[in-house]
This record gives sequence, structure tokens and C-alpha cells, in this order.
Amino acid sequence: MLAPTRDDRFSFGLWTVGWQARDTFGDATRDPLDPVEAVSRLAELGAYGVTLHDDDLIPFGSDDAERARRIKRFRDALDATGLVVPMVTTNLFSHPIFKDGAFTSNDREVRRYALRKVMRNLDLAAELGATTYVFWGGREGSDTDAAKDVRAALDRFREALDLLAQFVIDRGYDIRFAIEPKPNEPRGDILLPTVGSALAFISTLEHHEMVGLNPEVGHEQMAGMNFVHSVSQALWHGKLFHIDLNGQRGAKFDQDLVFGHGDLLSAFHLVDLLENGGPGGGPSYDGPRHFDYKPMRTEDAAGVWTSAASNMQTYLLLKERAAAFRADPAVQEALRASQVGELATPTLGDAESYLDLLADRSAFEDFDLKTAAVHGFGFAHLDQLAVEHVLGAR
Ligand SMILES: [Mn+2]
Repeated sequence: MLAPTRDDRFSFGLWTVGWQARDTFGDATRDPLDPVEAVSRLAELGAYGVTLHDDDLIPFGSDDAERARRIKRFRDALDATGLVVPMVTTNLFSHPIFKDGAFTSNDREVRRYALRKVMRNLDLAAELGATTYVFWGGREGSDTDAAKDVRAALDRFREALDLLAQFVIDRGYDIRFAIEPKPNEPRGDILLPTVGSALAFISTLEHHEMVGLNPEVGHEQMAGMNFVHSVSQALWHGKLFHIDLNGQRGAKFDQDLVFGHGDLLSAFHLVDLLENGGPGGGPSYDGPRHFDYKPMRTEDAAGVWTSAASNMQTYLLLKERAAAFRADPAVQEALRASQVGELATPTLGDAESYLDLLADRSAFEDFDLKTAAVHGFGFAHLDQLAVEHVLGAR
């Protein structure tokens, strides 16, 4: 067993270990979990942080006195364990008023209420020391194209984020926003369904520099996307502000499995990207390794904590495997043979122009098409080396 330490920066949502396993077809199989117990158990297991929606800590509709009492108990638990709160988010999906969305509900009064709910919780986020505020628009979407003006909805989404960014700036909070894309569930179709669509949307925001992404393994894989590619592009844009790690097996309902308990090879390459920079090398991500998973509905309380520990254990094992992969001389030789590093060399030389390229007969007229056509890249060998490292066979 590899023991997680605070330096690993593992964090969990209160809603993950606290999930009572109510699903579309069945009632809860577990009792509610006191956030104070969640904090102490996560600290014992080696996590460094805990994250929350407002309603995870303070039940919807609590009066001010009850709200203050619950925040104080939670604060005391943080102080007692040393756990930090790196990220906070808002529940804009559970209450019936949000049935048609929050920032993009057709009902303007609901939109105004949603903004007030977020501003109130941004004050709490700042008070708890969070530096990332996540926006997952689970209800921002539709179930019928007849009922949603998507262009107007994107206008309202942008209006909301511009207003909230201004609020954070005016209050002097050290908080950045991270949008979490998801293609569907609970709505049939959700706005900003993938990392790519969220990146395009962010570029239109007034304070785009303070808005990035919180990509989730399962959400991207539900849309059939390659999560390593999505995270790589988010990094390339300087927009990987936070990450949700979990497991998913293909395009089906949102499984929220333990990290690595879905597409294990993708999880290996993801850890290699985050920890080692992947094939390009270099530092890539130093934020929290945040687990957004759900303990399976079959589990009792013991199974909840076993699965929480499994997320961290699997991550650390993959980190160890990725380091071994990068250090293996056979892998380095295979990388050279596959010309993986050559992609970092610009296609044109220093100060070379397209006129120079046009004049370079070796680039076209004399280019040896026949040799290039039959030349193999050796990716099959490299791929097998990765699999053997994941299996601990090398
Ligand atoms: Mn999910």
C-alpha cells in the first residue's frame, strides 16, 4: 500500500462519500453522513482537502442562525484536522425551482434567485479560503428543442458569469472560476457539453482570464471523447484550473466509479500527463487531485471508506507506474524510434518563410514519397510497453 500524504493534494467532495445512493429507480441505501465525520475520516485516510456545494453543508432553506451554526461546526472540524477547502460550488440543480435551469431558466425570477444564491455562497467560499469556484450547469439545457432558445440561453449564461466575475473582483476575492462540462444527465442535453465547447464559450467572457475548466473523466467519456486529449487541450489553453477524477465505462449513464475503475489505460496516460507532462514532458498541473466519484450503491459505510481510499491508492499506483514507464530505457528508445519528440520541432526552420519552403525541392518535388509511405512508426511496440508497465510486468 502506498500511503497518501498532504503533498499529494488529494481532495474529495462532501457529496461523494456522503452520497446516500438514491438513484432514478431506488431509494437511499445508506444513512446521511455528517460533514464533520467526512472531514475527520478523509483526513485520516490522507486527503488534504474537502470540497462542497452550499447545500451539502447547509440544507436548502436553513435560517441564518442554523446556517452559522453549521458553518462553525464545519470550520472547527477543518481546524482540528488541518484539512483545507480548495474548491466550492453551488447546488443549482436539486431544488424544484431549478427544473428548467438556473442561469438559463426561461423564468427570469429563477435566474435572479440563482445569481443571489451563488453570490451568497461565494462569500462563504472566500471565508473558507477556496481559490476555485466550480460551475456545473446540470440543469442548464433542455429536454426538447422546441422549448429552449439556445442562443439566448448562452447570452444569459455569459451574463451570469460576467456579473459573478465582477462581484469577485469588486470584493477582492482570490477566486477563479472553473466550468465543468457534461453532455447530458440530468437534462437530455446540457449546454457546454464538452471541454471544447466550454473553451469556445470562455473566450467570449468579459473576464475570460479568470475563467477556466474543471473537466471530469466520466463526463468527457460519456460524450465519446478522449479525456487525455481534452485535458491536454485545456492545458494548452492555460485553462486547467481544477480536475474531477473518477471512472466511467463507455457512453452510458454517469457512473462516477472510483478513479481508474473504468478506462484504466486512459487513467494511466492521464496521470502521466498530470505528473510528468506526458510525451512532451515538463510540469503540467499542480492543482488539487479532486475525486468526484460515488461509492457504489451496493456499499455500506465501510465500503464508502474503502472506495475513498481506493481512489488515492489507484492514483498513486498509476503515478508510480508512469514514473517507471518514463525511466525505462526501452521506452525511451521506443519513443525515439516513434519520433514522438520530433513533433516538438517546428515544421519550418528559424526565419524560414513559405517562400523558402516553396523553393525547397526536397520538401516536395524530390521528396521520397515511396520511403515515407512504407515507413512504420513503431507505435504498436510503444503501446505494448505502456500496457506492460501498467500491469507491473516491467
Ligand atoms: Mn460525474
